[in-house]
Amino acid sequence: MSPIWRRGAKASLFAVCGMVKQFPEETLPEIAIVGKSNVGKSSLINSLIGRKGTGRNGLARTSSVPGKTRTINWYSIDECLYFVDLPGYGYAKISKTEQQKWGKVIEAYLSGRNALKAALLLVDIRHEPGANDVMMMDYFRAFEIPTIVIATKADKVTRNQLPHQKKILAEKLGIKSAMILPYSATDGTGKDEVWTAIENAAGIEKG
Ligand SMILES: Nc1nc2c(ncn2[C@@H]2O[C@H](COP(=O)(O)OP(=O)(O)OP(=O)(O)O)[C@@H](O)[C@H]2O)c(=O)[nH]1
Ligand SMILES: [Mg+2]
Repeated sequence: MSPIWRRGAKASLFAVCGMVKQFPEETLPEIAIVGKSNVGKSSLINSLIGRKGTGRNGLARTSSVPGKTRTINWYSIDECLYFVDLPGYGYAKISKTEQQKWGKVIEAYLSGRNALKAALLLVDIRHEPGANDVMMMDYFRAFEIPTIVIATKADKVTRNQLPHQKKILAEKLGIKSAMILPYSATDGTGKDEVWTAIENAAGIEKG
């Protein structure tokens, strides 16, 4: 049996922060969702908790326009853990000053958070990881933050292409191919694997 939160029980937006001093108290295990703008971070949150909605309908707002999420958003999942949706990096149309400001807030979060149990690093299955993705992976490695690498939009490649795409991602990020979990918010590929990885990292008992 799947735990109840897998079937989309109680999930709600708990906190929205643009500044370090607004961060909520550390009360539950936190799983950070990190990745390039438009890679599918907000869609992953919605699909993991069983909210199909796109755009305004999901719990986390999604958009085909990059740079949608501009704050750090805490989602309470069945009062067991928080998903922490971070603003996407590498969106060229956002001013350098603004990008630097975000960078600082993101780093403040990642470097100073005891409740942080793991980071989900999202990369698009179709593309080589960018310099920012590699930098994030190196950062997590250096700070010993357990990292779950998720290859998003798996529905956009064929089953035959999958191993090759995983290999490209793994080589660039300096990890084993087997560490990469293909995921699709559209068709549900990888949902169980990602939940199991999250439960293990957060120390939540399996249902
Ligand atoms: N085909 C397909 N499209 C997806 C998938 N996940 C996300 N998308 C689409 O990709 C676009 C961006 O998704 P978001 O979830 O808003 O991306 P994000 O990473 O939260 O973006 P920012 O908030 O801008 O950083 C939307 O048009 C989604 O519908 C997927 O698994 N498959
Ligand atoms: Mg988003």
